[in-house]
Amino acid sequence: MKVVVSIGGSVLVPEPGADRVAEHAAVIEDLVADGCRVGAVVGGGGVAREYISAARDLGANEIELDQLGIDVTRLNARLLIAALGSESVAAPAEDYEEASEALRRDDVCIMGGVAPAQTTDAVGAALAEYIDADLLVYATSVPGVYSADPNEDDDATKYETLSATDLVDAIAGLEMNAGSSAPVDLLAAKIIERSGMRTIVLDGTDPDRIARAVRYGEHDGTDIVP
Ligand code: U5P
Repeated sequence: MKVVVSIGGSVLVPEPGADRVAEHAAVIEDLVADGCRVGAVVGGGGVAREYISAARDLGANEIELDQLGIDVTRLNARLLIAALGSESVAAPAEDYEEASEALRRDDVCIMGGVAPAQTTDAVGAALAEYIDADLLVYATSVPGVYSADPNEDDDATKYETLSATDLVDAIAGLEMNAGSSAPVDLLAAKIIERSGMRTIVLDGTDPDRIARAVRYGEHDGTDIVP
């Protein structure tokens, strides 16, 4: 089974520290031991947003801010690489071909961002499409996709299942500035829609939830169905 796990930066690195990263690396190692080929894409989290906010105050434009965000995603990716040791690539893959070649060598492939004007959500979806993954998992800091922002709207309800087209509609109206934090970005949703990729959005703060979702399809998040 080929699986792409897109791990939010705030999930993997709520603050720079070893424990959470080691737990995620252990789950990836277990999946590999089960015979899975794993591609992991790491987001920028709060650290990226702090850098983006500082540079925005300094007058940087959105593309410059995106580049800064990409640099932070790659820093976070390097923490996961450090935890995985020789089982993974030595540096974050910077494009999908490089990532795919790593998987063909049976290495765990790790990526951060690749190009401005998107987030690592889109990288996860594009990698999953490129390697023809069986499953794409978004390990986020919220429990799934909601009808509204659950941090701002008490009436927001979580979808158990959602079609890819409804996902596109749900997020089409959201802003897309550098550092934006929609549940999944619009480009990712469009890629999921066109590829018909089986996708799960779940709370990944406990990495065992990722393992359960991959192994047994069991989770409390949102299933995006083609
Ligand atoms: N980013 C990009 N392109 C990518 C990945 C990330 O421009 O391929 C930038 C965006 O500004 C994004 C930030 O908001 O890095 C942090 O990534 P993420 O945590 O939102 O995925």
